[in-house]
Amino acid sequence: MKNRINLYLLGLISILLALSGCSEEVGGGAGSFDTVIATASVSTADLDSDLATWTDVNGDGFVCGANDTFTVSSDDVTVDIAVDTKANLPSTREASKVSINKVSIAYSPANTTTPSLSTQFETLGVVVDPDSTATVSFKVASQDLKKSSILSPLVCSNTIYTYFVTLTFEGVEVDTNRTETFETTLNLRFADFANQ
Ligand SMILES: [Ca+2]
Ligand SMILES: [Ca+2]
Repeated sequence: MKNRINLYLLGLISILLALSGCSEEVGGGAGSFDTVIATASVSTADLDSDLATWTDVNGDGFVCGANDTFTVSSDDVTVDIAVDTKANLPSTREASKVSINKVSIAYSPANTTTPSLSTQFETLGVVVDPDSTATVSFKVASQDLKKSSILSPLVCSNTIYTYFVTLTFEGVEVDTNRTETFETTLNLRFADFANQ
C-alpha cells in the first residue's frame, strides 16, 4: 500500500514538473514568443480620474448648483512596450518584430463598495523592433465609461470607486505569426475630484 502511494506521488510530481517545463522562465506579465520577449510598463501606477470638470457659472464659489455646468473628458495612460531578443536564441536565427494590435482593460474592484465594470478594449497599431521600446497611449477611462450608469452617479458625491486595472496587450510575432499576451497594472480611482 505504501509503495503504491509513493508511486502515485512520484507520478504526480513528474506531471507537475512536466507542466512547469512547458512555460518559459520569464517575469510575471511578460509575453514569451519564439525569438523575443515582450514586456509592458505603465508610466502611471496610480491614477485619479475626475468624472466632471465643473464651471461655477453663477460665481457663488460652489459647483453642483442648478446653474453650474460640467464637462467630461477621457483619461489616457502611457505604456512603454519593450521587445527583447531571447537570451538563448541561436545566433543563426533572427529576432522578430512584434505587432501590437490591441489592449484589453480589465477593472477589478479593489473593495466591496466598488461595483464591477465590464472590460474595455482599445485598438493599437504599433510594430516594435527587436531590442527596442515603443511608447503607446490610449484611453484607460473613456468618456462613455465616465458617463455610464455605473459611474455617473458619483458626480457631486463624495464617493470614490477604486479599481485594480490590468492592461493586457495582444502581440503577434511578425516572423512566426505567434500570438501572445503580456500585462501591466495600475490603480485607478473614479470620483468627482475637485477641479485642479
Ligand atoms: Ca455655483
Ligand atoms: Ca471634478
